[in-house]
Amino acid sequence: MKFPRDFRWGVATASYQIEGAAQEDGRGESIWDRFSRTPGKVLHGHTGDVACDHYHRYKEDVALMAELGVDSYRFSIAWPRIYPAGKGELNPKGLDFYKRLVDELLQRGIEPMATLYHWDLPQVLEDKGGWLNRDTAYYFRDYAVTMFEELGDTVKLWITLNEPWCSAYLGYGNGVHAPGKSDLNWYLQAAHILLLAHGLALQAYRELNLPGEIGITLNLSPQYPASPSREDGEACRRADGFLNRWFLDPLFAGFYPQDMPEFLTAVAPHIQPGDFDLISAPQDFLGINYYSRGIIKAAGKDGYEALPPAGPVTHMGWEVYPEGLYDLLLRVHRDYGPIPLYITENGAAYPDQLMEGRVADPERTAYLREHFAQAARALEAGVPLKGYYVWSFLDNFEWAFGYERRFGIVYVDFQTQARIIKDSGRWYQSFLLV
Ligand code: IFM
Repeated sequence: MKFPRDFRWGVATASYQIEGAAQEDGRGESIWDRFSRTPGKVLHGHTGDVACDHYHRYKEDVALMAELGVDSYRFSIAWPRIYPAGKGELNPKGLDFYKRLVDELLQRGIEPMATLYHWDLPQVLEDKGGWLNRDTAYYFRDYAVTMFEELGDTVKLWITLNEPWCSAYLGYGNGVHAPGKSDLNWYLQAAHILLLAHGLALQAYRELNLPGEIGITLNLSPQYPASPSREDGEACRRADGFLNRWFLDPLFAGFYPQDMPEFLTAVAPHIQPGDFDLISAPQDFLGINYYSRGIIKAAGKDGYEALPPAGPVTHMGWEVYPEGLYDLLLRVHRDYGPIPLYITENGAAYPDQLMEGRVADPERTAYLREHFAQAARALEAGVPLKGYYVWSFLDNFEWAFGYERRFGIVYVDFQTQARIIKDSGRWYQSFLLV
């Protein structure tokens, strides 16, 4: 596997999934605090109250990253720690935490990559309509400006939103994630407001003229037709429109996919003149989170259905399909390039067990090795891939699955908060040494 010398290898996490300290130092309530306390929403009623206690253990965690030998760490900032009420009064203690974290990373020679929004919206803003309310995009811009002003000299890699499809569809379309609302129209409206929030933050970043780069992270999944039939081909195109193009097209071309008329009608009232200029303004890079693919067949009029996985699956039930990463990178480069790309998340959950101080997770090592190989192939084919962040650094709160799905290359004993580098983490460490 050949990678350029300046390629960034990293690990990734997100605030609500690892920080804990949910009621400390003035942090406000987030939609995930509320949602995880709602009976039946999260497996076993787990919450992020303590999570990996990273808020208190960040120094130890950064030391562990240094031991692994990563170049970069992708983390997210909890908006309710900075603005407990979503806007208005700043919480200096919350801000201080991220300053200390960034200092610690820089002292260890690890480049910070900060995501501004990884799903923990201040609950007070949700009470005012959340991502269905256009004002939220402007509050997000103000929060982003604070972070750029406070950390813009030390953090040189910024991501506006993580996976807006998940925030919009899982949060407002089918209700599996916070805030648990379910209506297809709301999915589309939330998606538009999220994209607008991205565009406003991007504009603000440019105005500040800071010495860094900014982009968005999308969860993309290549869709393959179940057969060569015209029906399956068209169904596949719709699945791709729903998952991938609904975000890629506005960001890179300045309009929503025109082949999905009923979606266009639903979102139309919320589009205002100038929105697409903001949304499609040039970014410095695109972050891609890749986990698996879909195999799609036609079902009913204009409908489609995903077939069961065609190969081995992870503990999430997601098919392990490394070639999908290669196909995806080439397609994004071909259809939306040229723009530098980062894999901002890739990894796998397996039901790991700690046995005599060791976690043997050969499947995760194989998963990573095979996906790295596909990334190397894509680079060789001319894709401007700049870095790769393994999801995740630590086992953590896996949203609706609570702590029952382990993605870490470092095992966390949630009783004692002990961290144990898994065999996959040791493999990554030796890969990075070469
Ligand atoms: O844990 C999540 C992460 O927060 C966003 N991307 C997918 C991961 C695995 O489900």
